[in-house]
Amino acid sequence: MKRQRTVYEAAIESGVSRRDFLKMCTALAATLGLEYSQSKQVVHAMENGSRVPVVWLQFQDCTGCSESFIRSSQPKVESVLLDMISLEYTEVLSAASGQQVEDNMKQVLKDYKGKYILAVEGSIPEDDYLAVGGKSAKETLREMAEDAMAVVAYGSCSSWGGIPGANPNPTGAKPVTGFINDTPVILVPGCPPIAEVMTGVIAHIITFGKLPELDVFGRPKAFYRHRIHDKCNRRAYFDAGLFVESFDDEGAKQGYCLYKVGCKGPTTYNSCAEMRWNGGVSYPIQSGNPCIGCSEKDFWDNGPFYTRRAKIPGTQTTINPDAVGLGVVGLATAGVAVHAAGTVVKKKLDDKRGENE
Ligand code: FSX
Ligand code: SF4
Ligand code: F3S
Repeated sequence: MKRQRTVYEAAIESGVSRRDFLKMCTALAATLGLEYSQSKQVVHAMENGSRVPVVWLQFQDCTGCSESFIRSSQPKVESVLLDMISLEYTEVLSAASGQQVEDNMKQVLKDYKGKYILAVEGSIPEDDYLAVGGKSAKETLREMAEDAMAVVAYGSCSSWGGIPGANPNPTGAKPVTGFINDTPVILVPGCPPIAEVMTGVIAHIITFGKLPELDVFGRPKAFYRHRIHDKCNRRAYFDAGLFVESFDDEGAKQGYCLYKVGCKGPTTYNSCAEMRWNGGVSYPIQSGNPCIGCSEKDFWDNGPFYTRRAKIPGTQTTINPDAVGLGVVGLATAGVAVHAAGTVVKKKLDDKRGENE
């Protein structure tokens, strides 16, 4: 079996200073929810622990999960990719392609049997709608999961089925748990998930030499133990009964609670309100948008995205949903008309410019 360099060796070889290495370990300790004094444990593990080989498979998805992961800021993704893990196979980030990457995947089975993490993004069709390298998605998943140390279902699609699995589920999309029985599966749901949760899971494995503690659904407890509502920055307004009634009202300007405009925070388990996104800058609710419950099972089917509303928000007027549809068509038609008018104006300006040149 091939020996992997330690995380520290990899970091130093890639030009990271000792100081920056220690900073990365402190950031990881914080991500893992450890006390500052415990960051020594992380330093020790990263100095002595090997990089974890990772195979990253992508099936039916929008690639938002990879996009989110490459924006990890605690630590930065380059540290994760270069130092903590050895990314042996990925379709999005690989410089190599075709047969070369397919061969690499086979090599992982020989070199790192039982030692690699299989990250899976996207749902898997029951029927053979998707094939990569001549093999169906479920065939590849089963083959690569068999000898993995663990499978990380990264995103709501691989955790629950996600949007490809939403009604009427035309491809028979299933989560990874629909195909894997013998290898431990860690669910990291979210559409997309927070990058630092993935790096946290990997850091936990390196630091403690075992998988993180999971809840009954298979989610790491450290990141999914609270509801968004429990840590929400607007919670005081909920408790005080101060609600946004419509998106442009005074309550919205004051930052009141978004429950009445569809917030699913009270039934959604995720770390957004604690860790926030983009390096801790913000998260949907802080930015004025209700939580849509993107880390919960069947969130596409449960709305609010595709739910027809029986009442006009903010009023007591009950309406016929089909009439709303007509209204929307009317607006869309008006929009096309405006766009067409804009195009004519633009054309005229261009013609004018042409004349002046
Ligand atoms: Fe699904 Fe991820 Fe949502 Fe998209 O790959 S969880 S549709 S953000 O990209 O799988
Ligand atoms: Fe709860 Fe949503 Fe209101 Fe926050 S905005 S307090 S999560 S209902
Ligand atoms: Fe998703 Fe809600 Fe967080 S919509 S990103 S779980 S705040």
